[in-house]
Amino acid sequence: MANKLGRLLLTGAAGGLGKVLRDSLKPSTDVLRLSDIAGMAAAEGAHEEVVPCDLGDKAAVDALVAGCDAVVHLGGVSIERPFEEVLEANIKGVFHLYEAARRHTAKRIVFASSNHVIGFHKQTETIDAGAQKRPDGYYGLSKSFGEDVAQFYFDRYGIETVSIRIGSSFPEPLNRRMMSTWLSFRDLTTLVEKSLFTSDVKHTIVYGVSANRDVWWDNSAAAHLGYVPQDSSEQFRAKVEAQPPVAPTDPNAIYQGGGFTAQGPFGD
Ligand code: NAI
Ligand code: 15L
Repeated sequence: MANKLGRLLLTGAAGGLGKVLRDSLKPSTDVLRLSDIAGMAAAEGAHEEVVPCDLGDKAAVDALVAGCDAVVHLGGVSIERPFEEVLEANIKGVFHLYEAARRHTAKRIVFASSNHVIGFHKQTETIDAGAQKRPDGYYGLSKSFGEDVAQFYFDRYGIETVSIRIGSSFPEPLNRRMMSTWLSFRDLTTLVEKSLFTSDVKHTIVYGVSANRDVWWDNSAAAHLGYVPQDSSEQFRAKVEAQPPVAPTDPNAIYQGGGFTAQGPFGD
């Protein structure tokens, strides 16, 4: 694939990572179509289009995807929430997106999956993309479903996806667990670019993690992407380790998904 698209759709553009990629993906596309259910900054000239959309609305998503060459799909519920919320934004949302891609011209999708697909693996394990899925909540289940949708739309319709199981992508790691799961914004951008422009990815699953000292994830199955992280959480170690210690019985010290493994159910 060439290294520049005609029109790229970015869902979840109003969110934390959406704002980062709105800026850093500029060189990757002639036109960046920005979408979210929440308000976004106005388009900055002809290079940007702002198209509000609820991912739960099938007809609106169909119109949103029309005319786009590829999609970076960040939109949806990004934390553990009641099932009904996750159902609309994430489960129906990802289905609507792939249906629209099938009907239109978007043949490459970068799907923001999550480490919460495998959150019940222990922090003592090192796992690769083929490890058993062990979702740690409704949110993790929705991302697991999204990965299955991606595989199905490749097998049936040839739509290619890179599912990035993002660890923790914030300006800096916020706690001890994130020393292992942290993904810098620079490495995130590189990984998204590789995911957009590497040819013949079929459906690739890759862990979105920087070159941290103690990572739990082996990306050898995604070596064809050529992703080589440049950053490491090590620069933040002293600051993070100044925090109070975490009890060994705390899920944050046991499971790869940390505290997500103990959230919910809601409304009992
Ligand atoms: P975020 O919560 O800041 O952004 C998500 C965006 O999706 C929000 O702007 C929200 O308004 C939008 N959204 C929610 N429901 C929607 C709907 N029904 N229709 C349209 N838009 C809707 O999350 P963040 O941190 O920017 O993450 C982006 C993506 O990456 C999410 O899919 C998240 O699950 C995934 N991810 C992020 C990680 C991180 O460390 N930041 C870790 C693992 C996965
Ligand atoms: C996620 O999937 C969330 O979207 C993000 O907010 C973080 O909580 C991250 O996982 C994490 O596991 O640290």
